[in-house]
Amino acid sequence: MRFFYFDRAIVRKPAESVVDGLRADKTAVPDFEAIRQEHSAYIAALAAASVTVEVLPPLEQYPDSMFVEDPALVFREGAILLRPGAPSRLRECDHMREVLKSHFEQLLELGCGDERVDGGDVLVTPDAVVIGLTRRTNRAGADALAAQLDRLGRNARIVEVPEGLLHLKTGVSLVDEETVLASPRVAETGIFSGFRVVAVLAEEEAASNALRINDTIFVGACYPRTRDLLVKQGFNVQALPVTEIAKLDAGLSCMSLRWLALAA
Ligand code: CIR
Repeated sequence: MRFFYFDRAIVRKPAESVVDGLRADKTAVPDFEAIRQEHSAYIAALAAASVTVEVLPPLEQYPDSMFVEDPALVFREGAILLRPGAPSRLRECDHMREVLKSHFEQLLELGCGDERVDGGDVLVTPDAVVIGLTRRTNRAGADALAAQLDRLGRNARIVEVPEGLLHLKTGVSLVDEETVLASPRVAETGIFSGFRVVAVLAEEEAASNALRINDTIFVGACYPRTRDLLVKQGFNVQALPVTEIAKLDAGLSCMSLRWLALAA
């Protein structure tokens, strides 16, 4: 099984309210039209990589709802509806339930108490689904997710994410079965000691949220040194614009849910 082979994806168009999305640096004001363009380029790139993309309509009442990775987790064998940790995002999952039911026979949920998990804290690797504990993903959520993953026949590994990273995947991506691209902060934790770790330079830390789809690794166009690093390692790399979504503390993985529907 290849962990980065996908033929289906779900994305959601940005709402105009996206400019009010959550972000650490309030002085960096994103521009709606530029976000729309980055999102269109992303959809085109997925389609060019042979992925059939379902594009959901914008949800004005949820500024961060274009980041569909956070309210759900999808696998060939089923989907899990998550419970995003930011109060303004919690109810985004209600808008994913019917969409997921239309694609997956099995739809699991986490419960309705204190459990909180953002999909950005979940990295699927060959031996385990790694769940990062952050300000968005709490222990109750991680334990509930581990139990649902067990029902899908998947192991979970719960890890502490270094303080200061929004999500686990803010600082790490799987680029092949044995290799992760990691920020220096994640690299030094040892969480991925079983992997070959390619560390990005500190000045391009956000580049570690790359996205491997089929034979291509998508990397933010504003991170040329990371692109060169991956090219030198023999990977096929394609740059995508992310300057505006980066203002919302977002990267390439967060704009889609991806899975392999057909047998590889
Ligand atoms: C948020 O803070 O929730 C959004 N502004 C960014 C979400 C990024 N999601 C992701 O990386 N999975």
